[in-house]
Amino acid sequence: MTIQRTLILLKPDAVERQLVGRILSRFEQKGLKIIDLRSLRFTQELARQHYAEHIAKPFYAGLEQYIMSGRVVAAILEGCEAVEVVRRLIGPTNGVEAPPGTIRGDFSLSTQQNLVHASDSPAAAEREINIFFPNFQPEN
Ligand code: 3AN
Repeated sequence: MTIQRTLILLKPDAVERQLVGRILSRFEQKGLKIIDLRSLRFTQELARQHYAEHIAKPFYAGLEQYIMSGRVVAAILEGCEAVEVVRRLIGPTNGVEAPPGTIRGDFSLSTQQNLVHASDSPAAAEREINIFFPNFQPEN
């Protein structure tokens, strides 16, 4: 078991629906630590950088419009096997299919407006932490 850090984004629908506290508390309840946190608004440049792997996909234009539509909250979470644990807590991409008990399963009925982004591998976590927290300095 490895202590890992991962990047989450509470997307514009989470902020608009005032679910930020409830969603963050799910991660804290699990035992994950919030080790950095900020609120920001996506620019088109940031969307293209963060979602680089999706630029050629048919849903990209809608995804970009959605992620730029309001403020988001970005956080670094730390804990045992944090990358995989956080992905399991948020559930599959499509809220309709996400099982009850997962964040998307409990709060979303959408594939696009699915409340939370979380890094899907340790390499992605490192890349995404650098994007959203370029000055992040681990304390240990
Ligand atoms: P996840 O967020 O579960 O890792 P990805 O990385 O496949 O899912 O997709 C990134 C984001 O792109 C999703 N969170 C969602 O907002 C959007 N997205 C993915 N697939 C679709 C789709 N088929 N239609 C609309 N939006 C999508």
